[in-house]
Amino acid sequence: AADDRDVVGTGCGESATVVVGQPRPGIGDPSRQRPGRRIWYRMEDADGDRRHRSSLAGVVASAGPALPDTGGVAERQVRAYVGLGANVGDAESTLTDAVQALAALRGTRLRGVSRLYATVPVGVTDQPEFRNAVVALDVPALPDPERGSIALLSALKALEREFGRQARERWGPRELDLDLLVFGRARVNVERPSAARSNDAANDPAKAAKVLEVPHPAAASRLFVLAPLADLAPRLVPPGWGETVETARRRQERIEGADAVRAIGGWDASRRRWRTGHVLARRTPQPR
Ligand code: PH2
Ligand code: MG
Ligand code: MG
Repeated sequence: AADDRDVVGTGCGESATVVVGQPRPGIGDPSRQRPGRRIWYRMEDADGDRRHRSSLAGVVASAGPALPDTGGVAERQVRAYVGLGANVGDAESTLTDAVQALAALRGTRLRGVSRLYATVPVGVTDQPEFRNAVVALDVPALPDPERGSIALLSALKALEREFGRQARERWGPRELDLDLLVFGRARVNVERPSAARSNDAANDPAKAAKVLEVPHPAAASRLFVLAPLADLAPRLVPPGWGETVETARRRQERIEGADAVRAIGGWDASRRRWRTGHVLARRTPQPR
């Protein structure tokens, strides 16, 4: 239930100031804090997940975003949304493990997990059904959105490789696909350094273009992205979209048909996995 509070109504994509350790005078970014409305988050208290995280902390130790040692100084964070997909092997357990690995990335806090969806393949249709989901993460803002999003993307690409992602045809089957959908309010269009290149670049001329575009250019036209994203952030208007995620989801549902995606599980935060096989209510968005 604590996670649910985080999930609903956090779709604004705003930066938040997170303080590691005790608040001290003179730290933080005063321009982001209004007098009288100051809320300090203490990592140690806010994260009921520490023991679990430390057990996973080594997973991408060498690949996680390179964080400056802030020594207890306030670190700006950005709300990012990451899409997960898989259709090779046990896709559900892959996505479950991937959520935990994302939560364990350095400097990152898991803020929400969508329902799990079984989805009809888009693009190459002659391949197994996919499992898709979206997570909300608070990640280090770094000095600017370009560096912040590249750092996150590099971590996502490294995780894909750790999960055995093989280079294959465009739109083809994949062990794990992690797509950076939204990075706060930023619109990003930058060259990717090699660490952030697509694991499919060798097979895919389009991906060898080596450009990172955020929000993800295809997100608005894929129901397998919009449905889980709308679970977490129905009212979010990603920069450049001109409509909410929920409006886009409804439109795309009319285009693809309601059968294109099927919710098959709700996230169980205490067990850190989806509970499948029971009736799933659509999350009721809370008024803001
Ligand atoms: N990913 C693709 C191509 N097609 N179809 C579904 N249903 N889900 C995906 O994640 C997916 C896809 C390329 O990334
Ligand atoms: Mg993808
Ligand atoms: Mg991808």
